[in-house]
Amino acid sequence: MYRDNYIKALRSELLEMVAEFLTPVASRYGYSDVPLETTIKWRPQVLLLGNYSSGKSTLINDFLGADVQKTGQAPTDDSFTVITYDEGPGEGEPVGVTEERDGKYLLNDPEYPFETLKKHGQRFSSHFKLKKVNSPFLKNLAIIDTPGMLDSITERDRGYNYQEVIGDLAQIADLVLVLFDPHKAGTVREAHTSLRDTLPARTFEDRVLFVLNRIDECTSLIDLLRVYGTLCWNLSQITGRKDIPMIHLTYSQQAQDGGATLGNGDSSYLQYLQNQREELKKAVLQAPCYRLDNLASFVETHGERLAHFLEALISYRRRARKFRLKSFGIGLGFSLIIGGAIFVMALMAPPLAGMDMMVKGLCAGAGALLTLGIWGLSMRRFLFGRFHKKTLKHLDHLTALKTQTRRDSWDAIRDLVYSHLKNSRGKYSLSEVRYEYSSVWKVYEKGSKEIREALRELADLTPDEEEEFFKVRLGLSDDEYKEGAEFATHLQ
Ligand SMILES: Nc1nc2c(ncn2[C@@H]2O[C@H](COP(=O)(O)OP(=O)(O)OP(=O)(O)O)[C@@H](O)[C@H]2O)c(=O)[nH]1
Ligand SMILES: [Mg+2]
Repeated sequence: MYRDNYIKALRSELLEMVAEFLTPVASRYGYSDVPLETTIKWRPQVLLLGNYSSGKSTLINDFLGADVQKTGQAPTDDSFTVITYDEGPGEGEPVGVTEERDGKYLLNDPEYPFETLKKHGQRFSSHFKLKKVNSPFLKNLAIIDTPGMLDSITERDRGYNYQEVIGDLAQIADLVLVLFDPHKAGTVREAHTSLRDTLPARTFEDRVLFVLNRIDECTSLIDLLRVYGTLCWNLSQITGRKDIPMIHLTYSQQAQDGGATLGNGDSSYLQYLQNQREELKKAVLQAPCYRLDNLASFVETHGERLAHFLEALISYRRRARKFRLKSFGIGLGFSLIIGGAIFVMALMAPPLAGMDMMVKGLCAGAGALLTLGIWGLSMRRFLFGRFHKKTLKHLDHLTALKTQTRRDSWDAIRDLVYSHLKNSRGKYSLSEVRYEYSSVWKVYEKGSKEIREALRELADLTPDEEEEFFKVRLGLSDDEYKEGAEFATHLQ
């Protein structure tokens, strides 16, 4: 209980920091259309992807303990369904769908983190829905069922960009399950694209779990090994990974009992794999633990990008100041030359030669000042225009891009830097940008150092150390700690 509370406290602290420091900067410079915390404020989420008919919906029904999702051979479901917890019904009530909402509601209600998906249009919105279910499995997480991935034969125009949608959902999700089945072990075209491009770009390797499902349909152990080998080979070819990722081998006993097996083979190997469904369930229930890690990565990524953006603005102004000084120096030198030339002319030219020295000096000075004025009004502006254009053309020189992380973050903000500099022509308050830079950096440090440190401490915490640790971190007295512990035991 205290562990959960501590994690919740860390989470809300991070969210507050994002809302207070990162979001204002992000929206001021057009980095994000919606508040940055939109996608991270909701409960932990598990995204289910996979080939059509690989058993995604059956797996969800198994986990929930009720037939919540439609199942069937051939591509069955073409909707994205967010399934979340409804705590309304009492303990004894049968598990089932208690409320359904459409995509419009889900995309517009600020309680949910899907505002950013509005950009996928009307067709997507009509294929997006919410179901509330009173299953205890959902107490700490939500699960998202997706339309099956299709191959080139079954593929059709979905009316929205499928890869973009699953990319956006994968970015929000704390855990992504990718399901395969023995009939199409990794050969479906859309799965290929997702594994090669979409997932690596939008989530982290350690958040993706691979599942070979419907293994009861292999006719023998040899057949299973053959399918497993094919899947491993396909995965290593697609992802370019040398090491074989862990693949969960599971099947639905209910679906098997329903007569969906191929029958007549030797399925004695299944008895050794029966517990794998339960193991997978345990792994999925771990999703909330990834949430803090997910949040820390979120703060790091966006903090780093925003800091990089502001750094480019500061660098532009520094260069502009240097250029202006140089240009003023040239203008001054040029004016002095003109002034000098007027003075020499006044000394030598016959009609002026007789003038008083003082008047000659004044004429030369006035000439120099006039030249400086003309320089300031026209040449400097002209030269600055050229400097501005040149800087925009060679934008990559504004900041150092030595490491891959820097290059990645630059790729993400380059266009934004370009349009901001183009529109403002460098007319922004440097002190404000500096202030924003230091606060964004502070949040970044907090996200990356303190939260990761807390995560490490939590992972290493032994049961004996827990009491002291949580008392200090949550600011609890001895009595308060005991009361809370008794209450938790009572609930169990
Ligand atoms: N034998 C067997 N059949 C299964 C298993 N899992 C699912 N099925 C059957 O396979 C068919 C497809 O299952 P679904 O759960 O609808 O698959 P899906 O991935 O949700 O399919 P789409 O929504 O169309 O992408 C159904 O008829 C299920 O009964 C399994 O582990 N073993
Ligand atoms: Mg389905």
